[in-house]
Amino acid sequence: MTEHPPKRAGFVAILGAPNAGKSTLLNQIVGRKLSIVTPKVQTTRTRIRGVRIEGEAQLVLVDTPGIFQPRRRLDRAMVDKAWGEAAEADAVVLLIDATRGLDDDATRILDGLKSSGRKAVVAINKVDAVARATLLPIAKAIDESGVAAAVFMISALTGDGVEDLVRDLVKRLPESEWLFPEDQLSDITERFLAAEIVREQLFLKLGRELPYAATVETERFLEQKDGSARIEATIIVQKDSQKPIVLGHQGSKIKEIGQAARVELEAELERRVHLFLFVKVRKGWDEEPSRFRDMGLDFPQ
Ligand SMILES: Nc1nc2c(ncn2[C@@H]2O[C@H](COP(=O)(O)OP(=O)(O)O)[C@@H](O)[C@H]2O)c(=O)[nH]1
Ligand SMILES: [Mg+2]
Repeated sequence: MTEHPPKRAGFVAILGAPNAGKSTLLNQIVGRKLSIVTPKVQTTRTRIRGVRIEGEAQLVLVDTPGIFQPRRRLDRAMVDKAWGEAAEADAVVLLIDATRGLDDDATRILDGLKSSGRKAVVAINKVDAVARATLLPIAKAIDESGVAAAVFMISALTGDGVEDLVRDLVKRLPESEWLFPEDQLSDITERFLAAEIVREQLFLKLGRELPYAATVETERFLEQKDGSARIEATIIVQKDSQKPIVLGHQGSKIKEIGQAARVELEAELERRVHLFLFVKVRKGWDEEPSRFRDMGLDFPQ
């Protein structure tokens, strides 16, 4: 009779400053786009889980919003969410952006981990974008912080070093039955992914401020007889003056957003998509407890 190694499973929260590459890392490890990625900060608003199976182990990665000094209520809810996920996880990966080094945001997270007595596996990310010589002082400072259980140098974008990190994380998982069915890759729904992919295009196609004032909700997601999906989504903005910006001249902007989102959605959902976008003004949506709940966040008082 052959002995099987025991099953392992657990949650690993990915923490880091805005833009460190957390969502890119989740997507790289899972091998699918689950979490949207943009060059702008604070793209990810809630927890997104992705599953990676490695032999007998089921690694559940938890992408979190970036940790920074919050100003708005929504910011505070996102930062609270990230710390909450870290507290509940079996292990934490702290992602450091090598192009920024140990700046204020990164230092604040290191301090937060230290005061909670929590160790983290530290991954210095974006090694493809910096000279090797800049990495050593960063690694040294992290080592001296006493927070690192291990330090890795990776590129979440190219995948360089990522498999070594995965092997290390798997070893840290407790013996446990698996937490998700074998064929399940994530806990996000197609409705959520549709709204997120539209929101990603707002970040990519609109100016600096507007994406932060907007949220997107999937109103309908209908499977058609011909195998395609009909998706209706509403872009919610805060002020009347923002609506024409999203629409663009003669609707040219929203058309551009819709086309790009549709192409992306067809690739991710692996079927044809008919996407219909609407724009609605909802003053103060970012102060409504129910909107926070829909986004998977608690409403901070
Ligand atoms: N050069 C380089 N860019 C990266 C890497 N990882 C992420 N990025 C870029 O950094 C930006 C922020 O990435 P994202 O995953 O959204 O960061 P998050 O805010 O931490 O989730 C995007 O433009 C990514 O393409 C990396 O390893 N190398
Ligand atoms: Mg993100």
